[in-house]
Amino acid sequence: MATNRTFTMLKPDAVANGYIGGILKMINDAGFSIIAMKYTKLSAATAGEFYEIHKERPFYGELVSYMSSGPIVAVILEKENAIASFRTLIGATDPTKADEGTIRKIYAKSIAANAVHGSDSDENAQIEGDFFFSKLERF
Ligand code: IDP
Ligand code: MG
Repeated sequence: MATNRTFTMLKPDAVANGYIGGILKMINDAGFSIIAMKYTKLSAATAGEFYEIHKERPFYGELVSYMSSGPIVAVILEKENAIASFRTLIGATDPTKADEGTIRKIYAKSIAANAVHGSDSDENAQIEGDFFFSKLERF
């Protein structure tokens, strides 16, 4: 079922570099509404759990250690066709391959420290949002 919602994290590099405001402005300007938002930090254990689907990939260890290296901003977003629309806004995983004007092109440092997460399906958006937010934290 299409929910018109997606989930994002502003990753540790984006937060450390002072890009929270700039990235949220791009998200708002692209027409997304904020349903839930939290400034928090993943432990190695919770980052490992969040990225469980990538456990077999060669960069899993690097990803878990990076994602638990500093605070993040977790956000549930709403817009028509949210998953695809947000993936277009953030650009390719590797910022050197991301289109001009995308969040990763503007703010990401590397393929690992790539500024933002974006859910890849309605099902994963639901799972990822539920990982961070109770129903009392969604408006
Ligand atoms: P996505 O974030 O664009 O959906 P995925 O393939 O789902 O990309 O990978 C999840 C995250 O793992 C990426 O956002 C990035 O932080 C990290 N990652 C992906 N590929 C590599 C790599 O080749 N080296 C290091 N980290 C990577
Ligand atoms: Mg992905």
